[in-house]
This record gives sequence, C-alpha cells and structure tokens, in this order.
Amino acid sequence: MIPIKMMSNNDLDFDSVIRFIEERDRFTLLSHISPDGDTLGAALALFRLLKKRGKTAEVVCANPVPKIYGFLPCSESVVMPESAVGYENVISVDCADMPRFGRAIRIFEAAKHTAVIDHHMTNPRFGEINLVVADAAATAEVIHELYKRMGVEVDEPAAICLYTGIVTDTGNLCYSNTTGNALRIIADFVDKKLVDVAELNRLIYRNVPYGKTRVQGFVNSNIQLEAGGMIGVATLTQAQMKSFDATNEDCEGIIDGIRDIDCVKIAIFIREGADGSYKVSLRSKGVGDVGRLAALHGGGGHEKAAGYTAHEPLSTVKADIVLQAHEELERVLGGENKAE
Ligand SMILES: [Mn+2]
Repeated sequence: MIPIKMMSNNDLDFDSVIRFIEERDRFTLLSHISPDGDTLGAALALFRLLKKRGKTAEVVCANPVPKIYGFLPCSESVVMPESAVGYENVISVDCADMPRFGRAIRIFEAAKHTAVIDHHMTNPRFGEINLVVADAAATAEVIHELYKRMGVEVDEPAAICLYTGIVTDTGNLCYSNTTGNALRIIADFVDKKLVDVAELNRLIYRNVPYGKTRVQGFVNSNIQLEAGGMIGVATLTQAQMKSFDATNEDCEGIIDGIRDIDCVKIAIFIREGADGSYKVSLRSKGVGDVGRLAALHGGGGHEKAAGYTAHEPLSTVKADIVLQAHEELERVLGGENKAE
C-alpha cells in the first residue's frame, strides 16, 4: 500500500497508544450513545486486536446495538454499563467528547488509565493519551492503521467491522470526508476477499424495516417549503410514529431527504421525543450556517449539520426555527447582494 502521509502527523500518538496497549492487560472499550457503524465497527475491530494480543477486553455502550448492526462479528458481546466489568484501562472509541458516553461516563471516570481514539476535529483530547486523527474518514480508519503498525493481521471479522465503520461514516464512500486511504483499505479488503461488498451493502443499506419505509414516506409527503422553496420543514409527533410502529432509529436519514430537495438550502426536521420535548435537526446546503441557529437554542453542531432540543409547543418550535432560518438566509444572501 502507498505510504500514508496524513497518519504520519500522529506518529507519536500512535506510539503512545501502542505502548498503552502493550503494557497493560485488561481493557474496557467505550462506544458512544446512539451507536453508529463507526463507533461499533471500530470498537469491535479494536476488541479483536486486543484479543489477538492475548488481552482481556469488553466493549460497552449505553444504548443497545441497533438491529441493523447485529451482523457485526461479536456485536452480541457489547454490554450495557450496568453489566460491564469496567476494567482499569479504558479506551474511548469515536467519542467526540465525554457527554457522548451517556451513562457509561462513570466507567471512564472510574478508570485508572484512559486513552482516546477518535477522528473528530473538535475532540478536546480528554484522555491521558489521545490519538485524534482529524483527517481520517472514520475511527475505523485509525484502528486499521493500528493493526498495521502493530503488525496484527486483519482477519475476515475485523475487515467486516472496519469496512462498516468506513462506509457508514462516509455515506457509502460518497461524502467529502472520503479519503484515498479509506478507499485503498477497502480495495485491499476486496483484493484479499476479506469482505463481500454486495452482501455488506445489502445488510447496511438494503435491509429497511417496514415501519421505517412507511414513516419516512409519511414525513416526506408532508414536507412544507418556505422562503420560495429555500427552506424545507417537516414534523413528526409521537402519535404519528406509533401509528407506523416506527422507532427513533427509523427516523434517521429523514433530515437528509429534506436537504436533498433541489431548491432547499436549509432543511428542518422536528420530531417529538418520548418525553414530550422536540428534537430539532438542521441541515444546510451551500447557504447558511445551521450551527448558528442551533446555538440560539443551546444546541450544537456545525455549519452544515446541527440540532437542539426544544420544550415549547410544536407550533411555537416550528414558527421560531422557520423564522430564524429565514433570517439566516437573509443574513447570508443579503450580504452577498450588497457585495455585488
Ligand atoms: Mn466516526
């Protein structure tokens, strides 16, 4: 494989993590809440690496493994914080900050030694040892590099985990964060027949629960356009979700569908939570900074993707954010017009 320039910026951090692993024996790996393909794939691949080195390890997550990721090798061994041993050496995997641990935070806080392995640029490096590779497409890409540097062979189960982490964090190798290195890793897996790309694609992307298809169809058919089509907004109540037997997991991706409408610049999706609050998801495309909008409500995110939780009635939540999205478009486009 072609030498990787980007990872070499982190040479010293890789050395520290390798020493952290080699010098110790019992590890707890922490995945983040609302686990995705990367936090699970990367943690399970690291779990295998540790096992191969004769170490004791467990993977802990505050939420159950989503059904869709049940195909990941060893996913059945992922435990809830309550069932965790909580070994003295804790490694955070793909967690951008400590709140991402959810209630598993107490395991991190009780640890004797901690290491952080991640790829989020904003990671505050909250471990004793920190390996944050900001230009890696996925934490799975960082774990793959760890396999290489430690001279551990990637077997078929590990390849399935690493592949899943990389494709799910890059929108199936379509987003701008897709690196040449990520593509070379996958090319290598394909050459070595370690992954069946068609079968994994079916498991990850063509394996949709009935309730998800129905709830997404319902929301999509009720999208409203504002500001001459530049704002797309949709809402979903608990009662509507229940009528489709849809879970929170089934609502993932709805916001991206709103954003993808050709004329839409700012997409808004408001979903009622089980506690009666409203989760507001925001996306922008080319114009406007939704991170600013979320910050007005105490939320977080960045220019293109952000969100917050609101506690007012739905009509108020919707009217507020639509107005603010209008103002954001005016701020950006108004400025542009003046400059011309
Ligand atoms: Mn990730």
